[in-house]
Amino acid sequence: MKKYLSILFALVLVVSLMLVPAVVSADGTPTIDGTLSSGEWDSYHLGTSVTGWQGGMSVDVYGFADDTHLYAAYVADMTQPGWSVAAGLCISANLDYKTPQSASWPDSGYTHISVYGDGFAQTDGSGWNWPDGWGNTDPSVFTNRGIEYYVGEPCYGSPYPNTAEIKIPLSLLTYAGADGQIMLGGQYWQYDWATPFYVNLPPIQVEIDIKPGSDPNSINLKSKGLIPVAILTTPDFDASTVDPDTVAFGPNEAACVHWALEDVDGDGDIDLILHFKTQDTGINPGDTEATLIGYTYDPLNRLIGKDAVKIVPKGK
Ligand SMILES: [Ca+2]
Ligand SMILES: [Ca+2]
Ligand SMILES: [Ca+2]
Repeated sequence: MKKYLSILFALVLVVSLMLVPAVVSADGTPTIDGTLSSGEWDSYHLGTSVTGWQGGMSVDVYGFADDTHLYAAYVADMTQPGWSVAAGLCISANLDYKTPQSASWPDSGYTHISVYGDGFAQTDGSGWNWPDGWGNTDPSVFTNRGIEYYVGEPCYGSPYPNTAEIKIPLSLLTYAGADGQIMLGGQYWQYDWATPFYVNLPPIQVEIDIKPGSDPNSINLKSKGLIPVAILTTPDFDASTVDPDTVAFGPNEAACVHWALEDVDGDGDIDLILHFKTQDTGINPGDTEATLIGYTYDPLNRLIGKDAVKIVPKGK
């Protein structure tokens, strides 16, 4: 009987799990509705921001970026004593979304977005310059910029749900560096700094051609010569925007020894051709493809491209 009960229990569990509505949209991105539904943010957990202020406050921070937006979510641990002292705080009240090149706010490089109550303000980091005015209580200044948010957190209201979800167009985030990252930081209101976490921007897939004009792309690992690799211009990507100094090829991320802008594939547009020392690349005897990475001159744009290789002579 016990056995049947546990089977019944398992069945009920399975059926209840099946009844949980789909919460992730068709393209896999979270729904900004103030609820961190089952599975919605699981793979985007960045860490827990902890401060000892007033006996302790902590917030679990989630975030990632796709080609167009930064997504972030916050869950406050309301059992922490600090929250009971400062129940009127907003998790997202003083959040910074920035690149990490400038060490201290409000240096250039910060985008500072502040949500409190229904208010909103944003500075580009060049100073205390709030285009919408500090304490603007018109939510449209947020939504007019394409920002979606739900602040269902402890934020001037009771009861205090403990979550927030935010979606910000990347175009709003100022940028000052070369590492393709966005920092999620900020303050617990004016009391203490939150632990900063970093979101990597997804790379742009570029079309590369190892040894243009050759197929297969035979690589002799004993060669003391160079491997030419072209980054091709396509309708979606202009290879002349690539900063050759940032390009790296193969497992050892070899730097190029020289480069040129020319129409490598003869289709009328200008491509980028780079040459790498075979011995620098770290390509292994068993490899069947090789990867190139880099950045455009606008370092928001991280690049990645892959092409097949055929190691010769076989077995060496
Ligand atoms: Ca949600
Ligand atoms: Ca080729
Ligand atoms: Ca071309």
